[in-house]
Amino acid sequence: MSRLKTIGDVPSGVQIPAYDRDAHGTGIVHLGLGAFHKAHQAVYTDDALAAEGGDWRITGVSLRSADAVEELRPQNGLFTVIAAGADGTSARVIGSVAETLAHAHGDADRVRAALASPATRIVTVTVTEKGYGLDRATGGIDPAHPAITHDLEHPNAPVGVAGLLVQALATRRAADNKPFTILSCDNLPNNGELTRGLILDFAARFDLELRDWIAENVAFPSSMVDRITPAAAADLPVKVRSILGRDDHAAIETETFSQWVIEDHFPTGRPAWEAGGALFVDNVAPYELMKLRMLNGTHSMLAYAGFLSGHRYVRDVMQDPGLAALVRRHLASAAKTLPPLNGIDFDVYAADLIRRFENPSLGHETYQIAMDGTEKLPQRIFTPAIDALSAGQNMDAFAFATAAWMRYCNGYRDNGDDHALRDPREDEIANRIADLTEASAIAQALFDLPGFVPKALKFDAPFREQVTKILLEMLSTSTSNCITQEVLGIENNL
Ligand code: CS2
Repeated sequence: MSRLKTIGDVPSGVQIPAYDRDAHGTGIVHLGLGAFHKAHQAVYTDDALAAEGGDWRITGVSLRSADAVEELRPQNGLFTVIAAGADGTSARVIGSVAETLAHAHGDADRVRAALASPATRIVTVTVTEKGYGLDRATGGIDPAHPAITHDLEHPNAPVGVAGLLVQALATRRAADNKPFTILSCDNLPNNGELTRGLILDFAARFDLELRDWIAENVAFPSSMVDRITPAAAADLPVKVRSILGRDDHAAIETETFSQWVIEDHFPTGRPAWEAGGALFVDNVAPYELMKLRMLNGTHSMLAYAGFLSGHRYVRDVMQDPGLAALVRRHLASAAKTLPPLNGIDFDVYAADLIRRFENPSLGHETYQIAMDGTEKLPQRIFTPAIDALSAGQNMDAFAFATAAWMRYCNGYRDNGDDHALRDPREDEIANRIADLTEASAIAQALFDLPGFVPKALKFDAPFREQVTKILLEMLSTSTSNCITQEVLGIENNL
């Protein structure tokens, strides 16, 4: 079957870009050309181009793999976004991606040229939490991160976010060109400020004047991004073919809900993303906390507990009454740690999240969410837990989530099947607990993982004991049994 190549290939009934693609130049370089970018920012940019035009099309860069580029290039950057909800699906073809580059596969010079070009006014980033090479303790670079190590040694042939951006900013400064604005779109708290710390620290290793120039001239707005976008399911090609009447190797499936809250600080200009529903605010922090603690925190808890007890998809977890009760408990505990947010009722937000998690049309694997726990738990579980502790609130939900992660680190599920941890620190974790059998020793080894659990929690004896007790129960009986016990505990507390 032939492949999607032009707008003319799209059957009526499927939404197409409401603007002339060729009439708009590029203004954004995006680092991290994955499914999330295609389901989120590319869609908002498509809406912005339709509403207000401008030279804001996207040069999409894949830093490591060539897959996304191989999928998109033969389709002239066009791809289908299928939005699937409980009440049906809709499809639209997105035209905002103008060009795609595979940095590690022959396109490094073109990436450098795109980043140096004065036409580029914004660089957006979705490289996941682990992609930055941040040291959370210092707020600067982690010199042991593979890309950072490489780029410190080879600053003229960078492969990572910090190296690429600092090299590009140095080139622009030398040519007397304006810098670009850098917009992080990853699930990190204060993602603008964190990215700024990373870039300034990296630049300072080479050139203090460049560092100061960046500090003075480059804007790093923060943003909260949200759209649940699972890895492509096996039946997606068939679904797409039935909708388009042709193949689309770059199609993705996502949920109907989408949210983007952005700090309005774009001295180099920006697309009219509000046309797609983006909310521009002065302070993103309370939105980020809400999303990270309620959506992502609950996601991580249900991913570990659900995966270990035999649930493949989030929607299956939600059909398990015990786990669904723990989901509600986690949402409520996380909400209690949040500062009030004007116009938002956390109970309504929680009810909406439950419906989103229940979405019968999305196959979102618990194992996918379980990935990279050491990068996710600090902002999703530990910081809210510290706030709960200092406010004298109930710690059960946070202790359970922490214990479920520890149980996952043991590398086998309730049914005995082994799994890989899929975490940047998986070797270190495996080495720490390999010879241990006692739950208390395993808990201690994991609490003591350097730079992971914050001191305020690690040295809180009741929290530590509670986590250890749950882990002991999970290891000596099963995660599934422990879920039942936890639910009884909630009922007894009522
Ligand atoms: C998930 C997120 O994989 C994960 O860790 O919690 O990717 C989540 O689906 C998105 O943040 C939703 O916006």
